[in-house]
Amino acid sequence: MTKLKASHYRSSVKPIWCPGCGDFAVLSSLMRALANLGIPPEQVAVASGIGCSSRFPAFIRTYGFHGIHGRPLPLATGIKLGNPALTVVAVGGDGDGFSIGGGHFPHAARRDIELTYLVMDNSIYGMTKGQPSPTSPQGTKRKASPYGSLEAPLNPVLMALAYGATFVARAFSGQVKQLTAIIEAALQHPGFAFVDILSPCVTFFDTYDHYRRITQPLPDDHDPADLAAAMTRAQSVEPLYLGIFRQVEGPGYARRMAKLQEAAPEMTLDALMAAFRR
Ligand SMILES: Cc1ncc(C[n+]2csc(CCOP(=O)(O)OP(=O)(O)O)c2C)c(N)n1
Ligand code: SF4
Repeated sequence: MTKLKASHYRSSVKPIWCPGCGDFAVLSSLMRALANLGIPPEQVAVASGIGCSSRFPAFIRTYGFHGIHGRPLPLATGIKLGNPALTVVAVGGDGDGFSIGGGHFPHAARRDIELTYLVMDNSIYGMTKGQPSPTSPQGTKRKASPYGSLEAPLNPVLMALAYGATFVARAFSGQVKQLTAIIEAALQHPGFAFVDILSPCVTFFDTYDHYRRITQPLPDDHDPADLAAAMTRAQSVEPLYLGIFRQVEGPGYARRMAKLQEAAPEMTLDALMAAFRR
């Protein structure tokens, strides 16, 4: 078999992102990570919502579903349960994932559904021309917030940790090597893997220099099984840590579902529920 290369995953649709958009790095990193792991395009499904970042499935030559705003996680969950053999990736923006779709994030995490969720977090609504998003810094001045946004930003890494996600990481589009390595680890994780990717919007909120200045890798001795340490480091704003905050083995939803289905015919409801909890 020919060795897979990133170019095997490139679709015939040319990305229409603005030159310099952080999302290019996420696309090429996912392609490279899939190639490095030898996962062929026909074994991958990518689901998205709506936004600049959510155009992603058109640009990658795998199965894809460009859904509706905020719903990549329900779509990806359905795909995974329908065909657990697929490698399933949900993608979208911070507005898509933490505003309109914010209700899905805790449940995908607590179910430990076996998929990778890549959020291209540019702290702005790119597609609709730069309104503040749930991760915009307080005081962000835009046309829609001329006196500066009033709300404090959400912290997606801290949220994922609190929701019980079994793999939680932060990466930066400006550091492609580390981004690819983190996506590779996320794809291999046998549970819900969340990566908050700082992916600047060069048109409405160019944060490249800012992130270059404040980001730093997690300390070498960071233990991804230590939830308290992960939560403490997730709260640091400067330095803003990059890397894998948490990685532990979880129960896996599709795996539990498969066990339940196996046991189903000869079991009572009580016994079925007990099997599911195991
Ligand atoms: C139900 C619904 N509400 C609102 C919109 C308008 N809308 C389209 S994209 C978007 C936000 C995009 O921001 P984000 O998810 O952060 O992605 P980005 O464009 O920054 O990549 C909004 C509010 C929509 N398409 N559908
Ligand atoms: S508007 Fe921003 S997020 Fe959208 S493609 Fe351009 S740079 Fe990327």
